[in-house]
Parts: sequence; C-alpha cells; structure tokens
Amino acid sequence: MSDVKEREAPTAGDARAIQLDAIVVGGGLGGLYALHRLRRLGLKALAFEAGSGVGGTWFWNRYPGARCDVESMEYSYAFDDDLQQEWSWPERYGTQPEILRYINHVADRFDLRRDVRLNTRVTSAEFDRASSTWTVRTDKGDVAQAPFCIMATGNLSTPRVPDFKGIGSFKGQWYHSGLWPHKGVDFSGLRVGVIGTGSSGVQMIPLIAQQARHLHVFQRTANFSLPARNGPMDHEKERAHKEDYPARRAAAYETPFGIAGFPAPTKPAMTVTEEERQAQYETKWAEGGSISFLYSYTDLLVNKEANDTASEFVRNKIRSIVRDPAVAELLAPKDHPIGTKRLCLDTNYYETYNRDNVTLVDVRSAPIQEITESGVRTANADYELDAIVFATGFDAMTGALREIDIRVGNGPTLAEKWAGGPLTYLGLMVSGFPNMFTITGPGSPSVKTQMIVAIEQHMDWIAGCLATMRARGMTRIEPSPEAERDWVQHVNDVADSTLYPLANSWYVGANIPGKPRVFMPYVGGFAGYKKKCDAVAENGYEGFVMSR
Ligand code: N01
Repeated sequence: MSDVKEREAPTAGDARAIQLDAIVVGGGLGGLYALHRLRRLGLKALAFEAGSGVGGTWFWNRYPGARCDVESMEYSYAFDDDLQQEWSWPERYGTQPEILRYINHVADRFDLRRDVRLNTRVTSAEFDRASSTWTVRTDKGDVAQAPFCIMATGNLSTPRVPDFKGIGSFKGQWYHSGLWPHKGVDFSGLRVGVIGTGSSGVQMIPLIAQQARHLHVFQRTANFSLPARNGPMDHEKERAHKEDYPARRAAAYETPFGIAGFPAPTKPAMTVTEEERQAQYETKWAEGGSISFLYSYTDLLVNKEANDTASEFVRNKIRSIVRDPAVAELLAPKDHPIGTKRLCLDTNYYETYNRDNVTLVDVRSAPIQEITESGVRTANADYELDAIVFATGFDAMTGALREIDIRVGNGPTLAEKWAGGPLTYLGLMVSGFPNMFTITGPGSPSVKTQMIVAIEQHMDWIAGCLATMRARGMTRIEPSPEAERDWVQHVNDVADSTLYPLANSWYVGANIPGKPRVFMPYVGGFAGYKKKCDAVAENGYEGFVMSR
C-alpha cells in the first residue's frame, strides 16, 4: 500500500488529484533511485510505471541471452555500501534474470514498492505557471500534482517494429526483443527469422540457433562484436573488488565511460609499431570486454587512421572464425569505424554462422519488401518462417518523452519543441519546461556510460538542486534559453570532433525513418561532464534561472 494520501485537489476536474512533492515517471533503475533520493530529502514522491513490475529495461528485455555488457561488479548501485557488500553476482556479466532479481531486491530492501504504481502509463504532464504545479495524468485515470516532475523514462524504452507491409498477415508468431513474453519462447523445431543484428540480435542469435530447426538472420548492417568472455564470477576478484568498493566507485567518476578497472590508454595508436598494435589488440580480444578494447589507444574514437587498425583487426578475426568467406565478408562491418555504433559483446556470435542450420540473408542488397502470411519476402526471395523476431531496436533517447503529452500552459509540447532534435541544458532540464528534470536525458553522457553511475550522478545533482532551492526559498527552476543553446552547440561540437558522426546509429536517430539527425548523447566523457555539473551548482546554478 502506498503511504501517499489522496486528497481534494485545488482545481476543478482534478478533485481526486494526489498531492505530492515530486512525481517520478518510470520504475526502472532511474525511477527507483529517484524515489529513494527524494525520500532522503523528506519529500513525498510517487512513481508511475507502465510495466507490471519494477526494473525498466531489465523488466522488458527478456529475450534469450539478454545480458549486460558491463561487468557485474560495476553494473550495480553505489549509493549504499551494505547493499554492494551483501549482493553476490554469479557471473562476470549479469544476465537479465539476475539483474531483475537484484533490482527487485533493492526495491524491497529500501521499501520502495509502496510508492510505485505499476501497470500505469503516464499519458500527459502539464505545468501551470500560476501555481507552479505539474499535473500528471495516466492511462488508469490517475491525476497527480506536484511542484516537481522527474522523468526517469529510460533511453531505450520505446521498442520499434519497422512499418513493414503485410505484418498483420503473418500466420506464425512474432516478437520484439524489448517486449518479450514473460513465459519465454520455445523455438524448438521451428523455422525462425531474426531481423536485426544490433546488441539484442547478436546476443539472441547464438541461443535461438541452438533451438531452431533453421534460423535465417536478416542483416541490413553488419555490426562489430567482441567476445565477452563471460564465465562464473572469480571469487578472489570479487573479494578484492568489495574490499575496495568505495575507492573503485570514486574512480569510476574519473573515467570517460563511468567504468573503472581498466588502465587508461597512454599512447596514440600510430605511435607504436604494427607488431605492437597487433599484440595489444590480441591481448584485449583475449581479455573480453568493449571498453577494454577501445582503451587500447588514446585516439581510437577520434582518429580514423588509428581506428582503421582496430577495425581491420576485428574484421580479420571475423574472417578467421567464419568458414564461408562470402558470409565472413558480409559479417565484417565496413560502413562505420569500430566503436562509433554501440560495440556489441557476444558469446559465440560469429561461430554461429558455421552451423548448418543458420543462414545469413543480406537485406542491404535485397531489402525486405513485405511480411507475408508465411514469412519474409525480400527483393530476391521468399523465406518460409514459423516465427519472426524483430531485434529492430528502439526510438532511442527521445521516444519515451515524446510519447507523453508534456506541455506548459498553452505553449508548445515537448515533442513540438524537439521537432528538430532534443534541446536540453546538460541533459538535465529543458528551457520553457520549469521544474521538470530528465534523468540521463539527451545531451548527457547517458548511454555512453555505465548507466547506473550516470543515473546516480544525475539524481544526486537533482537532489542537491532541490535542497538548495528549499534553503533559498525558491520554488521554480529552468535553464535559460542561452545556456540551453550553448550546451546543445557544445554537445554537437564535441561529437563533431570525434568519429561518431561517421556512423548511421541510433545515437543520431538514424534507425527511425523521419527522425531528425542530431547527435543525442554527450560524448565529451563522463568525468568532464560531472565536473561541469558540479561547477554549475557551485557557481549558483549557472545557466539556470531560479525564482519564487
Ligand atoms: O537495436 P539496434 P538493439 N530492415 O538499433 C536493424 C542496448 N542494448 O535492440 O543498423 C532491416 O542497435 C538495424 O539495422 P541498421 C545497446 O545500447 C544493450 O540491438 O539500422 N533491418 C539493426 O541491425 C544497444 O545499442 C545490450 O541497418 C532493420 C537492428 O535492427 C541498444 O540497446 C543488449 C530494419 C537494430 O539494432 C539497441 O540495441 C541489448 C529494417 N527495416 C541492447 N530496422 C547489452 O547490454 C532496423 N533494423 C549487451
């Protein structure tokens, strides 16, 4: 039972509005930490969550092989030392069920459930400037009001199935990776098609191949993937990590990706010999892990010549693993530098294409034309299938926020304001939308970091901001249009100084037809970003306008 009391609202039509100090949208890792942090400030908050359980990404993405690509000892909350000492991760990288179990444990341990309304999707959020109040409405008819609204809506929470002709006519079953049935799917004996070879596809393909009678993989763009080298947790490493947890967490804040434990590179790639480079890449390949590989040299993400050496190393690995040279060439990415799209981590991904029951279909040269009653029709052929899996990704970073009708009085909606791409100050707030915070919003390092570090850093900053406002008797905050404009420019300038814009990735919205092509995450590094946020606060919330 929630301890939040319902009482008469001040405005007609909102007679049953729940009065709160803050409304949280989302019950994933971000929303749960927001609730916890707000409570520590003595604020009354309630979270709305569309799922029937907490966990966000880890609640929805239950496809075979779903697993985190950040190591377990890093991918967890840092805010409570007892929590991190007590919890034991069984493997080097957490599986989806393990991570969901952990999130549920946190929800229970910190008694967060009583303030989460499950099965409830927020449909609108409207700010009234006169009363400085957000009114949030849900698909269940709830109305909640509070001076502050915290959007913990996630970066990859809006699954997208391409608008294929004929999809309704398919007689078999189809699934999306991000909306996976809770009871699982048994593909035994079936002819299965997987469309999409991003992180989700790369993780599920080896496991579906083991079950299916035949698996067709429909690949439009080849992605780089590295071996994860997963395995049981090394208990000596775990002990050493736990002994040193606070220092390791602090160290993560000083890194570009919010992940400690890898020695920072010291040399540019082209300053060493070819032999030395190959030896370095071999070591990293054997070690497993994506950040570790990208940490081979200082300049892999900014210097194309340097990146080419790493990209070619992985292409050669693919050629050495995949027996059919034509299939190997199709799997070897040539349209983007390694690391400029999310670098996948896998277990036996390339090896899977050596199986007799797996066929790679190139839908770049012969695109999918339609889904038929019996399968997939490309420009070249018909593929008879019993089941289709769409591993086709998400309307990333802005999708969840754009789906909510967010507005301030009669002004433009957030979706209208962002018609040309997201505009934020620090990825934390949006000018013209007072008292609304976005946890890991576009314009912050978000998906380019260990997400839980980013969530904690954002929510700690927001809590500090709310405490300062209370101390100063301030009731309203929003960024100035100038600060927002300058930050957006900076986000773009930094991206343009790297190789990232060379890829057609979801970082730029390229996977969603018609989405404006704007670089959304901040790639200037987590350490520098945190320093900037701290400096903004220390300088009296520079760039923000506070009022009462
Ligand atoms: O989605 P994606 P995802 N016809 O957008 C293809 C995180 N994550 O769910 O590249 C044919 O990366 C599309 O092709 P193309 C992680 O941040 C993390 O795999 O657009 N194909 C692409 O191959 C990740 O980056 C973990 O040409 C079509 C694929 O579908 C993010 O989530 C695990 C198509 C979509 O790939 C998203 O990953 C899983 C069409 N019409 C996810 N439309 C880990 O922690 C799309 N595609 C390990």
